[in-house]
Amino acid sequence: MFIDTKKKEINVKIVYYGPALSGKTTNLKVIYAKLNPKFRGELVTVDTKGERTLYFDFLPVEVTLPGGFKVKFHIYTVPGQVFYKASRKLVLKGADGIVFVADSSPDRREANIQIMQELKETLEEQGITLDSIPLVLQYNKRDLPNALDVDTLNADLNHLNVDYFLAVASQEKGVFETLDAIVKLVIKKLMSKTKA
Ligand SMILES: Nc1nc2c(ncn2[C@@H]2O[C@H](COP(=O)(O)OP(=O)(O)OP(=O)(O)O)[C@@H](O)[C@H]2O)c(=O)[nH]1
Ligand SMILES: [Mg+2]
Repeated sequence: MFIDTKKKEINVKIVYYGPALSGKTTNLKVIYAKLNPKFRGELVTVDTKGERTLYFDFLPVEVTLPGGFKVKFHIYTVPGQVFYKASRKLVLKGADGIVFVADSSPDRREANIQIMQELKETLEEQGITLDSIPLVLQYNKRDLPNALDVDTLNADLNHLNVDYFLAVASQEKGVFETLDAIVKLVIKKLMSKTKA
């Protein structure tokens, strides 16, 4: 987080984390397509021919707080494929908030659990505990006929009992609820810090 009091500007980093193909890039594409251009910049995606994220995606979103402070959200996605762990570590550095996008497919149950564990470990390497950082979960692909039930997903992934959102990102469902929630959490933390 970077606060520029002269310019009344706060820079915040939000990272969409999760296993390969869970829908992280889809979330960003929906935000880009649906958000009033007044509030967002250009979407940068770095992907391969197969549309898999290679390094990261990036979208800047701007919100003005009452009192005139401008909050610039730098929203990133990580590449979920197992062998891009080094990229995930880099993208995660300095994150102020995390959206964990889980895949509701039963085939991806283990992948969800593994990458949640990786998230925890990577943060710890960076001196941060998962419970100290604003975090929300998104259970995506709820349209799958055999989607894992929510209790199972919570038991697997939501040990901290944070807010979770059901989504079908490819149909734009749940995307803004999730974004709203993480933005509010990050701003809340920011307010409590600046008051202290
Ligand atoms: N059925 C279904 N498919 C979805 C949903 N959301 C995204 N997809 C599809 O899942 C595939 C992967 O989506 P991406 O957004 O590229 O996934 P990602 O998490 O960015 O993947 P990596 O960049 O490899 O980590 C695409 O074909 C999407 O259209 C959903 O809610 N339901
Ligand atoms: Mg991606």
